Amino acid sequence: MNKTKHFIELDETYCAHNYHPLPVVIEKAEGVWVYDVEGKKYLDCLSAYSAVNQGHRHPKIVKALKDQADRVTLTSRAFHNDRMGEWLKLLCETTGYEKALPMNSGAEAVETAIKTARKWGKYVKKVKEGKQEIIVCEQNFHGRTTTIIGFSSDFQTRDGFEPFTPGFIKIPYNDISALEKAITPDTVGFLVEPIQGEAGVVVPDDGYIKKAYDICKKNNVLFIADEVQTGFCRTGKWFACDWEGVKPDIMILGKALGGGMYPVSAIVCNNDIMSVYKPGDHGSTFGGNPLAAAVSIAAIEVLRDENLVGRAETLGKRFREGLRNLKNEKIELVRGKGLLIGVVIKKEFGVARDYCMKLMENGILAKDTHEQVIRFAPALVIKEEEVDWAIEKIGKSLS
Ligand code: IF1
Repeated sequence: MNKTKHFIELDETYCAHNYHPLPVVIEKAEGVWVYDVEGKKYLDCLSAYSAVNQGHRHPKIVKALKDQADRVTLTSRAFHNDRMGEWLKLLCETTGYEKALPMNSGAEAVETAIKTARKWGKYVKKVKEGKQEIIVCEQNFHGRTTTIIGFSSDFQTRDGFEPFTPGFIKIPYNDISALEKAITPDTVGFLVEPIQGEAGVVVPDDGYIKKAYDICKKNNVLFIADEVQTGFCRTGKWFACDWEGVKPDIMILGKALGGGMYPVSAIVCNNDIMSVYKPGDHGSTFGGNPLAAAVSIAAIEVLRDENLVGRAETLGKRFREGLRNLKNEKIELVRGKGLLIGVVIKKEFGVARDYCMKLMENGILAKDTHEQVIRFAPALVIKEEEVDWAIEKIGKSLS
């Protein structure tokens, strides 16, 4: 245990205390498994919040990273490079859009979507400058920049960071009439997570996304889906909006787009929206760099070639059924889609974090979100027998 203590003390001494991690120090990872400095093995059921859908250190993605590292890694967008175009062609073909704008973190891609909607609102919808409004949902999580936390419902993510960016209207999630009422002639966009991850894997009613999309179309409002966490096969479809046959006007992508290897994010949309940009309007030093492009090409190819969307659906069903069959009195309900699963613990049995500690002792790493929910989101490469092993360990930890 002294190695773990040593590394935890280093972190506590030199890193801001902006997280409260589980007391485990990981030194190696492969596929769905991670290994701590004491040599203990864990099934990773968080996958870096769905950024490791392809599994840790997928050989094809590692190879792409290494090969590109021996050629060129960063040029900035002041010059072209021979990887970005190929990557964005694959990304546009995979998502079914005409154009992409590459960034690095999910929050940067969300900010890019917000700027795109505002600019489209001013120059295409002709909303008076400064009057552009964007509707968002209560309990949203879209990242940690000052603008984004300004429209968060969570006190802790906002406290002390005031003043906030104006122009955002909050409505209840999964409430169609609230959306209809909130739209004004100045509304330029509706920004929504198809499943609310951080809120505790909250799946809206069937049809909500489609109805919301139709209302936006009727009112010339951009439907903007944040698929940073739900995208790239996690929910059993390539993108969660596919469950309702909805093609967002702007789709926000991140996390697994980088294959668990490198920060890669982007927005995708068609020319009628992306044409609002001219050189110098927006950018990023690392956005679209050749290393990110090479890694992301491999990350997308792995998802496609290993049919990870099929695995997420089949193994997600197995995982959720297994949890329900535990018939454990502490479980209030199991919810989610594909391999994005939330287990709600009844209040009388304590908080989710206590069970995450038990799970850790039993070789499973999972994260609580809000007090009562344990999120299970293993890499999509998980095998049947590993799901069954996890269910058995979860049953043991909950009793
Ligand atoms: C943390 C939460 C999850 C996201 C969606 C954008 C972003 C995220 C739907 C921003 C990021 C991460 C951030 C990380 C923990 C994790 C998280 F708990 F914070 F809310 F997954 F649910 N849209 N989510 O989920 O992407 O800038 O981080 O690349 O901040 O603690 P990012």
